[in-house]
This record gives sequence, C-alpha cells and structure tokens, in this order.
Amino acid sequence: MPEPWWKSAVVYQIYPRSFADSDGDGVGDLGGIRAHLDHLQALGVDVLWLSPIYPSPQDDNGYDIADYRDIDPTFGTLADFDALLDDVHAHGIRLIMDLVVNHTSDEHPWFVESRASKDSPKRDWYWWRERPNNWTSAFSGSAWELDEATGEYYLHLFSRKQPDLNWENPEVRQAVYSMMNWWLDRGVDGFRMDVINMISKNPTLPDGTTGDDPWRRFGGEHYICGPRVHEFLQEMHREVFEGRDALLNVGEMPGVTIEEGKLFTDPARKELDMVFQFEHVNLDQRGSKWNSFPLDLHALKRSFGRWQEGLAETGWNSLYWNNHDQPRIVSRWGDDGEHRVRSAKALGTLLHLHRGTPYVYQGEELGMTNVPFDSIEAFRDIESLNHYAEAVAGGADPDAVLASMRPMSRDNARAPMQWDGSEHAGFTTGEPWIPVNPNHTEINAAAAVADPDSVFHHYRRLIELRHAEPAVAHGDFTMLLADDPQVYAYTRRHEDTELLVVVNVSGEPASAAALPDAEAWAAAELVLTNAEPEPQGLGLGPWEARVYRRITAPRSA
Ligand code: TEU
Repeated sequence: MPEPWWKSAVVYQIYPRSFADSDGDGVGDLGGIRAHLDHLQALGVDVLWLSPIYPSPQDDNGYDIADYRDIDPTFGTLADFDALLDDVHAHGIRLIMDLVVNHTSDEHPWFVESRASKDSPKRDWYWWRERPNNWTSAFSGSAWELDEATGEYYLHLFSRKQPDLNWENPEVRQAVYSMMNWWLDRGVDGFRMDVINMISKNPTLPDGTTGDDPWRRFGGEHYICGPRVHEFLQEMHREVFEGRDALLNVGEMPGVTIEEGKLFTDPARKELDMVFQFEHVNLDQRGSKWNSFPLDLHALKRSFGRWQEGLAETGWNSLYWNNHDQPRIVSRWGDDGEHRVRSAKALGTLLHLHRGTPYVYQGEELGMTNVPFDSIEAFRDIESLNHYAEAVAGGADPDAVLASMRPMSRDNARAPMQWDGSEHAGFTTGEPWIPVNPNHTEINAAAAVADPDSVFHHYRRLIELRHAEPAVAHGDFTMLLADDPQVYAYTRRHEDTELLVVVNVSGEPASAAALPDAEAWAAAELVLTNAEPEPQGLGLGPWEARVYRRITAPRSA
C-alpha cells in the first residue's frame, strides 16, 4: 500500500468572513478567497479547509446551517463556489468543506418541521423531552430550550439556535450522507467534521456529573465519543467514501482520548483519516477557558509526547496551534513583543516537524497576534458575549471578566486577515464586521512576503521541508530532554536519515549541550533555523530553533 498523500501535506484553514472581502460589505467572501489563491500557492500548502459558507442566520458565524446545499449570499453563489473550486484545483490545491452535522440551525427546514408539532414526521430528527436534564451548553446556560409551541424542550449543546440532530434516526443519517455525496460529486476533496465525536448520545440522556475536564462538565460523558459513534462513522465511510479516492477527512473531537483517537484513525477500521484532539490547547486553563494561566512546557512535552507515541504504529495525528476557536499562538505561548518574529518561527518549527499533518490558520503564517480588545463592544463572538452577560449578571466585576476574555476569546482569531498596511488592512473597502488589529501597519502579508526573513518565508520553508524530506512525513519520533524547562527537542528517523529539531521555548538564553550526541549534531547539516547570523555551537539564543539532518546507518528491521 502506498502511503496516503495527506501524510506529506499541509492544510491551510480559511475563515471566510475574516479572510478577504471583494464587494465592500465588510464581510469576507468567495471572491476575496479567489483573489488571494496566489498567497496560498506561494506558501506551498496542499489543502484548503473552508469554515462554513452555507446559508445561515450566522448566530455562530455559519456553524448554524440553514441549508446544506447552497452558499450564503454574503459569501456568493453556488456558481461562485464552482469557480472557486476550479481555481483552487488549478493552483494545485485540494479543497475540503466544513461539515457541521451534530446540529443544524433552528431555521433549517428540518427543524422548522420538527418543532411544528409533536407528531411531525421530523419530530424525532432532533432531541425533544418534556423535562431538561442538567447538561450545559458550550455557550453558557442550559443545553435545553423550551419551545412554547409544543411545551417541550429541545437539546442544543451549543447555541439555542443550534439544535442537535438525532443520529439514532436512520433518516437523519441518510440525509447527511446524501448531502455529503452531493458535495463530493461536485468535486470537493473531503471534510473537516465539526464536533463529530458528539453525534452519538446516550439515548436515555442521563444527568452529567461534574469533572475537571472542561468538556466533561457539560454532561459530556454521555455524548463525547458516545456509544454508537464508531458505528456511525463506519456507516458514513461505506455510504460516502467507499470507492472514492484521495480524500482527506478530519474529525474535530473535543475530549477525545489517545485510545479513542487511535480507533477513529486506524485505516483498517475505515472511519476517519485523522482527528483534532484538544489536550494541548487545554493545558493552560483550569475548569474553563476563562481561567487561563501560562503554559508549563513540561506539560506540553508530556502531552505531545504521549500522542506521538500513542499513534506511532496505528493512526495519524493532526498538528495545530491555531484555528478560528483558539487565540493566536504567538501571543498565547510565544512573545508578541520584542521576539514576535523569532518566537512565531520557533513555535511553527516545533509543531510542524512532529509526525502528523500540520494545519496553518489564516494569518498564523504572518505571526498575527491577539487583539487588544478595549471594551465589550469590540467582541462579536456568541461564546464571549454570552459568557460576559452571564458572569456580570452573576455579580462578577466587568473589568475582571474582560481581562479573562482578552487572552482567550475566539475573536482573537477572527479579526480580519492583515493583507497590507492600509486602512482596514486591505481586508475590505467598507466597514469591517469586526475591528482590524491596529498592528496591521506593521504585521501584514505584503510586508512578510517582501522580507526573506519573515515568519511567512519560514513557514514556506517548513512546508517545503515536509514535501522534500521523507523523514518529516514518515519518520519515527523520539522525544529528548523531557525534563528540560526551556528546550523542546526531538528526533525523527526514516531509513538512513535522522533529523534533530531543537527549540528554545523561552526568551532567555538556553543550551543544547545536554542532548545526546550534542557535539556531533552541532557539526551536522543545518537544514533550517530562525537564527541570524548562522548559529554556532550549543548555546541557543532566545526563541532559537534549529533543524539538523544527518545520515546514519539504517536501523535494522
Ligand atoms: O467547535 C467545538 C468546540 O468544541 C470548541 O472549540 C468550542 O467552540 C468552544 O467554544 C471552545 O471554547 C466547533 C467549531 O469549531 C466552533 O466554531 C463552533 O462554535 C462549534 O463547533 C459549534 O458548531
């Protein structure tokens, strides 16, 4: 069996609302994406993942879908989509769609019909109960909403405008598979599946118990990797993917464990190609994302190390720092001040050369930072706004609530892409739907592309290295210096090639002298670094990253 193509691929995520606006209404659109495909091609990415562009009331920015087979007029038309898909393919890039089928919008005709009466033929397409259980919504408050028309409650794990579909009903599953086939027949190359490990609920919907895992406290033990999730995904594989080739299907899975991750991505089980796990992005918070603290590097090493080891033989990892739900990595675990460029490159290097498929979120390749939100008026995200309202109503100090939201709000990722230093960062000629980060005058694509030492060109080299060096895609993984408080180091080995990645994850000088074979490595071929001038010896400057390569005796089989 040849290795699947996506092992040596890099995926770029676009959040269409915030990428580029071609018609001046202040919201990004398909025309804007088409106009910037050269940027993706110059970066060298293989796949484009589009966050949802379907018709939607936009309660959760398109993750509330009212029609699975059309395009929201804000973004364009189906004809615009077909043109975009052709252009993307002409640039040598594949395109995957966001598949949001744990829930629909409450304005989807399925739900409109379901809520109409207790004996609607679609009543059972959603979860209706006479009394709510204690599950809470990811966006604050109860996960149940009373519907006056019939006096029953419906389940919504996310906003009240995102009712959960009942996957126990085979008609629901067939409707989803048929829609997926429709998109694949149109030419798309796979799916990023939103919270796909939540589609199977314990059908008796028991109360949840409170736990430390931020995902479990919502009653998650009854729907995270629920009883029939593997069965459903295997059925989906048979009904949709079987007989098609070259797809990429990645499941977003809050709360997934390594053991489950292995089952989902074992090729023999025919479920998914890879999953987004959440362990590393939960390391800097306790109980809730609003209670965040600085990263402990040991915890990151332990977490990544376990996932690398756990999926070494069977299964495959996704590698990510950022997406539309996460704050910007350079502000979160790097240094968005003096060492912004260096630390962005260091963190990119650390992540990308692990075993797995890396994902780059729009603007990450520029080292874009978090936003200096100055008041609640600057926020747009339903998760942030609901949390603020709930906390302040509960008596919390509004300034303290704002301070806790600033580093973690999803709006940090959703500020417009910074194309140039002009007004509104070249994102729109109109009034942007969410404020542009004032630092766009300095941090922008035009400046980064023109500067050979930019974060952009470093990411380009990382992607090039994955394409050119089989050890990056296929090598094994060994964590080194597990106890070092500053240095993150590992080797990748494939046939007779060995790579060493060594990164100083701090703003203080560090040393690589404790590495096994340190002297020999320092004399090996340096394939990539963020240090200027070329590094010497075993001392590592602040946020210095180096990648070495050497040829060794092939490991005996
Ligand atoms: O996210 C699910 C998820 O678990 C989150 O990361 C979540 O958004 C949470 O608020 C983190 O604090 C997916 C989408 O990526 C997200 O944008 C949607 O809001 C959500 O599902 C519902 O569709």
